[in-house]
Parts: sequence; structure tokens; C-alpha cells
Amino acid sequence: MENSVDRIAQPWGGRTPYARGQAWPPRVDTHLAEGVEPESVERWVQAASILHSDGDAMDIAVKDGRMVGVRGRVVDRVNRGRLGPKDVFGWQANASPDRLTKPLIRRDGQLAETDWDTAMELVATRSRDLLRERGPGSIGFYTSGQLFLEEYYTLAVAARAGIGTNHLDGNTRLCTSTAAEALKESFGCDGQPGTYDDIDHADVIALFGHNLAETQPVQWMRVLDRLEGGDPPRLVCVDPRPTRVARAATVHLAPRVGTNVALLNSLLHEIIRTDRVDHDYVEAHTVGFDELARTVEECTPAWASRICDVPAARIVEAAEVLGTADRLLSTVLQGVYQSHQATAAAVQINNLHLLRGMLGRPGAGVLQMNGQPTAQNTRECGADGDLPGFRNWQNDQHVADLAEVWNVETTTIPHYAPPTHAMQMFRYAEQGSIRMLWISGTNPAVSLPELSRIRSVLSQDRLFVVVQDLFLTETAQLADVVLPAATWGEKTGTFTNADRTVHLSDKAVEPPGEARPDLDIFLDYAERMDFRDKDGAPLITWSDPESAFEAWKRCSAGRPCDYTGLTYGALRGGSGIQWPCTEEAPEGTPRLYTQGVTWAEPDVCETYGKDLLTGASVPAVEYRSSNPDGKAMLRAAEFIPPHEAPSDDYPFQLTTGRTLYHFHTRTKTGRAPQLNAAAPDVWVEISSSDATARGLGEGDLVEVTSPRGALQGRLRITGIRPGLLFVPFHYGYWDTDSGSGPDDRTPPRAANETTITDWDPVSKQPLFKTAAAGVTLLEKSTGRPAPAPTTTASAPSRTGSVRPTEGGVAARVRETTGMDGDGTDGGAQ
Ligand SMILES: Nc1nc2c(c(=O)[nH]1)N[C@H]1C(S)=C(S)[C@@H](COP(=O)(O)OP(=O)(O)OC[C@H]3O[C@@H](n4cnc5c(=O)[nH]c(N)nc54)[C@H](O)[C@@H]3O)O[C@H]1N2
Ligand SMILES: Nc1nc2c(c(=O)[nH]1)N[C@H]1C(S)=C(S)[C@@H](COP(=O)(O)OP(=O)(O)OC[C@H]3O[C@@H](n4cnc5c(=O)[nH]c(N)nc54)[C@H](O)[C@@H]3O)O[C@H]1N2
Ligand SMILES: [Mo]
Repeated sequence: MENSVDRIAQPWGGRTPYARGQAWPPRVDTHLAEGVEPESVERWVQAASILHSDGDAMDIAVKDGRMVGVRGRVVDRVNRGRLGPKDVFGWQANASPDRLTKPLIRRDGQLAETDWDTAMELVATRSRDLLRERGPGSIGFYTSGQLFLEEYYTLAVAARAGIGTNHLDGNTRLCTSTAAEALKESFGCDGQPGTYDDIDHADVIALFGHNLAETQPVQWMRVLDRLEGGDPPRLVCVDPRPTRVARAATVHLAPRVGTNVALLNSLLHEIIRTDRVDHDYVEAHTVGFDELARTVEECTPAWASRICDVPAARIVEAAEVLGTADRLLSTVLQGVYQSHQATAAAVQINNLHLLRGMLGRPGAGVLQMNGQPTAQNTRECGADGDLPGFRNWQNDQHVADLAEVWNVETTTIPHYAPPTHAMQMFRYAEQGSIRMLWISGTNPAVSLPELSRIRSVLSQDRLFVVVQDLFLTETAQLADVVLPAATWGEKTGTFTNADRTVHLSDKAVEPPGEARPDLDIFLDYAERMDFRDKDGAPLITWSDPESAFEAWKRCSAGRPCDYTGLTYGALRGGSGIQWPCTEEAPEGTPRLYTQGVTWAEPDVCETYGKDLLTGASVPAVEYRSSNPDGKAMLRAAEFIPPHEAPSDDYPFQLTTGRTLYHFHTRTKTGRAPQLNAAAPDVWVEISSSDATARGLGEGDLVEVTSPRGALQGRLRITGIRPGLLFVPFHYGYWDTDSGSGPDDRTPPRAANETTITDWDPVSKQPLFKTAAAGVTLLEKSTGRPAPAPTTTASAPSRTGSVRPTEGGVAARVRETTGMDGDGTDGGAQ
């Protein structure tokens, strides 16, 4: 059957209901540029989505050497042919006329075009000078969760063994460092226990601070299909906003922001009080039960109710649903990760699963989610604050093993302290010990907290800033050298989604102008720097994506994220494959921990853990004595209040996040007409009671202030919890409509003008979700509503007051259902 659906107005498309335990029926979503007939497409080139961590597999339609559309890959386990709105429209940004096509260097204060040799020689010369004068610690690399595996691995080798610096991290610090840390704290090692297939089997799905409907719309389609099929799951949602998830939930808890630990402790209190504990599982597979039970003993629902401002009866109800689940799937994301007790809260969800024995079986799993499409690879490859292959920097054997893979001395690889985290790198740059910062695939001048500070750090004369991007972003404007990168669809490589599924993404078209793949740029740098191994041979021995992948496989061998059973050949044509994939498990591994945890053993584990309150590293001896057999760890934490409380000047809590139609700082989605039109400018969400009390109305222009700065936006009145404001963080200073450049900051509109320089002590993830703020009226609306979508969490509380968000003809997507789903219809050539 075929349907044509406006996927701006109906972001999740049509339903394909299915019953518990059945396979999710396929549905192939296709979108071609206006005037392009399906028959005229010359090639379909295999890829996967790069605009979230879902890993939706797709084929890119190519005609006359240009991208002309996309369709979902029906053979893929992740999406079975479906695509989200960003996937179907986002590709258009690749062909934007404002792509960077030549390197730029700063001359007399201005960025001017140059050739590659000049730009790269400048970077290499500065690197050599700094190495000679100030040593490796003067050079830092800040990368992304959006490049490919091959690129991160190459960067990690160049930085850690070539330069020998400890200062390499990704924007994954802002994104999934808590996911990684929570997995390490509970299971001894990074690695997602669950799989998306658990959605097919769960009878309860609990979402903690995760707006699945907007941020992974394809898995939300899967949940919607289950809700309409036989034996539907019950949903529990913890989110202070009326998201689509909240509206579909059996129990919705809307806590005061920054109180997740109190709420979770009370849920665990109830699970233990009502004895919904799987004692055999706890006995066989965990350590730490007594301390956890002691810690939550006093955490009654009545106690949590006062802290979280949620009715105690509602907490009891949620605990009842979680406690009686027969197969429980939980997902966790930024509502938990971007706050002051991020790791402490995230591990309580692991505790819930351990207490209830809900791991390693169909439907029983936890997804400590990723956000960015390739964040998992940043972590695996050690391009973040970890060593490659989930190796433990405190374990000399692991460092020696890595040194052997790279054929360098162990002393070459810095391991005197934990790898430097991004927030600390910016601090070092501010203080002057880091003198060169190479930023690839991220836009910190919009995405880091406290932007006035970030701008001043990046603008310093003494700091040499290299920016590698597709566009002249707010960050690139501040650079000394700008390197034009090729991206998704213009280069080949692999990446791994939130449920460990590895996808291959092939090159479909040529990059614009002289733009080059990030891999080629890093290889060029390594060659100019002449990095050598301990025998004097080149340190980096690969020259293209596939040989880089093969090199990574050797580094991953025997480690939890073992890729040795994968090849480009195996990834081409069929579905993505979940790691570990080895000779013993050639089809990949759907679920980890089917027989208790396996990587927490002291000689194997990625970390000996950290104190959940202070973040201090636990010494090896202590780990060996508390967890000698390498079991899962039930880690207890007491609640502490958010660092910044509302006051007379700043009476509101402020939280920030996403909308369905945009990706981060909009460099891609802002250049896709359908997506841009759906959410063209910033807005501020406020509750009806707060609006009424202050005489504010829909569309009023307000200023939101915090001790760090201010922004302006129009008000949207929603069912958000009273006392809380929400601002999407997508809007930097570049704008398609006004044509204003990224350096024009009037009026201020970036959420991060107001956010605080502060982070979770354990994962070092910054606090984007909890701040105090004030709101003042600048101008009454003259009937114009806020530019916020009506289809999402920003839906107005009074229906009919605002025109519904629609995309029209240009947003029509063909949805094909009723086929076999065995690949006969949709596989790429
Ligand atoms: N459309 C879209 N999808 C995306 C992205 C995007 O930019 N746009 N980015 C991708 C990336 S990198 C990421 S990291 C993910 C993020 O995906 P999500 O984490 O789902 O998105 P956010 O909007 O950041 O935050 C989720 C929810 O946390 C809630 N929240 C705020 N404070 C609290 C709190 O104290 N407690 C609780 N329980 N909840 C709270 C907010 O109301 C919000 O609805 O999305 C990925 N997918
Ligand atoms: N207030 C607030 N701030 C937040 C968050 C929040 O919820 N609230 N969320 C945080 C989170 S979870 C995240 S992930 C970050 C995201 O923050 P950023 O990473 O800064 O956001 P992006 O816009 O995705 O920036 C990616 C950049 O890489 C470029 N790029 C894309 N593809 C390629 C490529 O192939 N090669 C190269 N070289 N460049 C490429 C894009 O053009 C873009 O400029 O924001 C964080 N900041
Ligand atoms: Mo993220």
C-alpha cells in the first residue's frame, strides 16, 4: 500500500500496528526532490542517518552526480525502512550554496581563502613550534559525535601517540559522557546492554528525561505501533514537559528539574519495600545491595514528593508499574544526563534493572542512550576522554597492550591522569596552558554553556584555533584556520548507533569545491608531522577508510567493543550489525549480559569507578577488594539539591533542549526549507498559570535573564510544569531568513547565553538542564504567535489558538507498507 503523508504535519507518519512479541512490520519512507521521478534516479547509495543516534539506515538517491532524495532501508533491523523528518529533508543542506569550498586563514584580522598546502603547513608549523617550546600539553583537540569511526581512530592515534597529548575529547562530553560513565559505574565498562528489539517484547517501557518522540522519532514510531497493537506496553514518563511521550504514558511524573535522584531513590525505596526484588539475580550477579537499601530506606514517596513536587500517590503508582513489569525496558537521556547529579541519577536506573533482574532477556533491557549519530565511536576509539577500545588508563597492562597495538613505548601514551575532559580543556585554553585548539565537527560558540566566556576564550590572540567544518559557523568565525570538510554522503565510513549497530555509509556524490573528508585531513596532518612508531616506521599505516577500519579492528580485538568479525563487505547490502562481532559471534550480539555481567572483572574493566558525589577515582586495590569477582555494582547516592536555586531576581527554573525539526545548531536543518519553516526562530515555553499571574500571553516578546546573560524570544504557553521555562538551544546567530551572519548577535537568542559553567562531578557533563532565570516582557504580541511547532512538546495549551504546523506539498513523503520486508523491495545496489 502507498500513502503520501505531510511529514511536517504528521512527523511519525502512518501506523503499522503489531502485537507484543511479533516482528515490527516494515514501512519504506521515500522522499525525492520536486520533479524527480523514481525511475529517473540513477543510483541508490547505502548510508545511515547522521542527525541523531537512532542509526536509521537509508539509501541516497543520485542523479546527474547530485543527491536528489532518500529512502529508508527496509532490510535494516533498526528502522525497517522508516525515516524521521530530519532524515527525509536534512540531506538538502549538503548542496547549500554556503558550504565552505576552500581553506581559510586569518590575515590582518580577516579570514581569507587559501590553498590546502598553505593552510595545512600553517597548522603543522604551529604544532611543531608548540611541541618544541611548550610540549605536547599545549595542544588540544576538541572533536565530535558526528564524524566517522575511521576518522576518530586516526585522530586518537595522532593525538595520543603522535603528539602525545592527554587533551583530546569530543562534544560527546556534552552529550553521552554520562551514558558511558553510568555504564562503567554499574557494569565496569561502557557498552549498551539492551537493544531496540526490546521494544517489541517489553510490557513496560520507562523513559527518563528522554523525549523519544522528538529525538529518536523512528523508535517512537515503533512504540506507537505497539501501542496500537495487541497487548500494548504501559509507559512511564519522567519529564517536566508535556511531551508526546508524556501524553501517551500510563504514568507521567513531571518533577522539578534537578531532582531526579530524589525521585529515583523513592522509586527504589518502593521496589524494595514491596519486595519486588529478584533476590536470586541480586545474589548471583551484583554487589552493593545492603548499602543501596540503607541509602533509600528513608526515601519515601512522601519525602520525594516534597523535593520533586510530584504527588506521592503518583510516585507509588509509577513504582507499582515498574515493580510489576514482567519485561521492563528503560531509556535514559538528557533530562538525566545534563544535570548536577547526572551519573548518580543514571546509575539508579541501572540499579532498578539489577534489583528486578531485568537485563539480558528479550524486553528486559536498559538503554543509556546516545544522542549524536557517531558518539559511540568517539568513545570506542578513544577520541573522547577514554583510551581506545575501552581500555583502563589506570591499568598498566591495558596501556601496555595499547602501546603494543601502536608499536610505541608505553610512556608515549599519556596516562598520568584521566584524559582531559572538554570543560577542562577550555579552562586550560582560558588560562593559557593550551595554545592550540583544533575543533572538528562541533560548534562550541553555540553549544557550550556561557557563550560570552566561550567567545572570549576562542578570540584570544595567544590561542591558535583550527576549525574543521562544512560551514562558516559562529565558531569558525573565531578561527585562525578554517578547513572545509566533506561530510555524510560525500565520504565513506562506518558508525555505530545507540544500540551498538554498526552501519556503513558510502560516498554518493563529490564534495563541493576543495572540501576534503575529515579522514584525509587528519592523514595529511599526520604525514606532515611525520609521526613515527618506536622503530622509526610511520605511526599511521593506513590511507583510506577501509584500511583505517581494518586498523581499528586490530585495536578492538579482545576488547568488549570487538569489531574483528566485521568487514565493509559484510556491512554492505544488508542490515547493520551489532558489536561485539567476532568469529564466535559472526552475526553480532543483540544483548549484552545475558548471563550476568562479564566486563567488570578487575583485570578487564574500563574503570575502577568514581565516587558518585565527588567524582574522585577509586584506586585499583579498593575496586579489587569490593568487587573481586567482577559483578554488577549497585551504586547508592544521596540526593543533593541543584547548585543554582531560584531567587527573587531569578524566580524561575530554566531548562533547555530540542525540538523535533532541528538538529543542534541547525547548520544542516536550518538549510532544509521544510524543517526551517516548521521552527524558524527561538521561543520560550511557560505554563499557563505563570503567564496569567504575570499578565503574559502567547507570542509576547520576552527577555530571559540569568546571572550569565540574556536572550530574547516569543512566549509559547504550554502545559509545562509551573515555575519552569524551556528554551530550545538550536538558535545561534546565523539565520537563513534574515541572512544575518553568525557574528551579528542582536538580538541575543542563543539559550547558552544564559547557561552555567558547571558540570556533573563524575561524568563532567555540563548542566544544560538546570539554571535559575528571570523573565521580563519586552513587547506585547500583536496577534503573532511564537514560532514554535504545534505538533510537539511546544504545542499550545489552548488548542485552536495557533495555526497548526504543516509542511504542504513540499513535505510529502511516500510511505509504502504491506511488503515482505525481506529486502526484495529496498536494498541498495
Ligand atoms: N530532533 C532532534 N533530535 C535529536 C537531536 C536534535 O538536536 N534534534 N539531537 C540528538 C542528540 S545529540 C541528543 S543528545 C539527543 C537528546 O535527546 P533528549 O534527551 O530526548 O532531548 P532533550 O530535549 O535535550 O531533553 C529531553 C527532555 O529532558 C527533559 N528534562 C529537562 N530537565 C529535566 C529533569 O530535571 N529531569 C527529567 N527527568 N527530565 C528533564 C526536557 O523537558 C526534555 O523533554 O537527541 C538526539 N536527537
Ligand atoms: N543549552 C543546551 N546546550 C546544549 C545541549 C542542550 O540540550 N542544551 N545539548 C548538548 C548536546 S547533547 C550536544 S550533542 C551538543 C551539540 O553541539 P554541536 O556539536 O556544537 O552542534 P552541531 O550543530 O551538531 O555542530 C556540529 C558541527 O559539525 C559540522 N559538521 C557536520 N558534519 C560534519 C563532518 O562530516 N565533518 C566536519 N568536519 N564537520 C561536520 C556542522 O556543520 C556543525 O557546525 O550541544 C550541547 N549543548
Ligand atoms: Mo547530544
